[in-house]
Amino acid sequence: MSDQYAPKPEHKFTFGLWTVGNPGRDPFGPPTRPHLSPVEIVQLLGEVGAYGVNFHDNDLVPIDATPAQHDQIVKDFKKALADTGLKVPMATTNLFSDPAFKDGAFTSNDPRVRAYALSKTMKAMDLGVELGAKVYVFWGGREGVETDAAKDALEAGKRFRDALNFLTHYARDQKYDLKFALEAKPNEPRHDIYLPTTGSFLGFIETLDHPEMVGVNPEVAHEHMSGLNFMHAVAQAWDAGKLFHIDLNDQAFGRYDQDLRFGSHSIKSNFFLVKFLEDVGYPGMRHFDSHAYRTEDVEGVKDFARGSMRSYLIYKEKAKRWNEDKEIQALVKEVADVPTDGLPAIDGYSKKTADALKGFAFDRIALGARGLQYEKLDQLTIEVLLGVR
Ligand code: GCO
Ligand code: MN
Ligand code: MN
Repeated sequence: MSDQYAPKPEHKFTFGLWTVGNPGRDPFGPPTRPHLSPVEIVQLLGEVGAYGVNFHDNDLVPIDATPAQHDQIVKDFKKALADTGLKVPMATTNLFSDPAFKDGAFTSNDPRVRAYALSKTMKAMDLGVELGAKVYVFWGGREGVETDAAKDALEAGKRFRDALNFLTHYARDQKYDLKFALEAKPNEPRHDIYLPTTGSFLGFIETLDHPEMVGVNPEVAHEHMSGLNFMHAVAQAWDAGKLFHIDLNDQAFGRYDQDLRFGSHSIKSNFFLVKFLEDVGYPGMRHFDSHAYRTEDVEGVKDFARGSMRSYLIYKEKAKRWNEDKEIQALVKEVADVPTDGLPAIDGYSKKTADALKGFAFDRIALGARGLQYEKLDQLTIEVLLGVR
């Protein structure tokens, strides 16, 4: 392997305990790999060169642990972090595995479940902050329905808002240096999950008490499940100043949630995603929310983790190549670089500009007749990706 694609701390590559720790269980069969403890996962991530490790409260401390067990687990985990130099940039709550959350957490019809979800999340925030997390992710995996007969969608939205407001106030009260990142997914495990896309959350955030504390955590697979262009969602989040975190993986459109190794399937989309993140200088974590094929043993999990980071860096190198390719850049420039003689200058609205635009004689036929050379541009892009440029 060339050193050029070796992960370094400045690349900010992170994995979840639940991702590399995934033992290969699926709805049709039991685990195919041994269970790894949090300490073993941290050691594995240190070995492959990751920057950080993220977790749900119960990835680290089992839901039924005693206080003494809690303390011992956290102590061992901290030691493993210190030994490997791994950071904990993000933490989150498991509000989906326990049967108590079968009808959702913050949107459950049962007020006791909603209260339990708040309590569990505050404790998980305390734990995350104790370990250094600066971003707190909310993925409402069970916040939805199988049938709209079960829950009032309007009421569910209000409950979700009330919960997030409560928790932003809690974080402020505790003086936590913590931002929230909301992660959308259209379905699975529920038939329909509320606020199904990144765009939905961007609208929702503006209705909160503290919108400045809340952003998004878009995931490749989740937007692909909705049939959407992931990079466009990321661009909108970036434009809104809301790209607080990102979940990288891969996914074929129209399939179940595959959680494939980042970069392995949708090559052109991945390329434009990495190019976008690098071009704008996204400063956050590159978190891989995916897992190794069920066919793999622990060595295969390392191959998966190394491959995720290596592919990201290969895409990054291809993006640089694309940006420096003279023929490509000439074509990009040519599209916008056209004579504008006589055209009224538009620098924001003024009555004068409005009148000038309405009075201007546009040559509509010529505008439509102009070839844009996007075929050539896309072919050159493909040639960069296929390694012949
Ligand atoms: C999924 C989600 C989760 C979340 C995780 C962090 O499809 O299961 O992507 O992996 O990202 O729960 O909140
Ligand atoms: Mn997912
Ligand atoms: Mn995710």
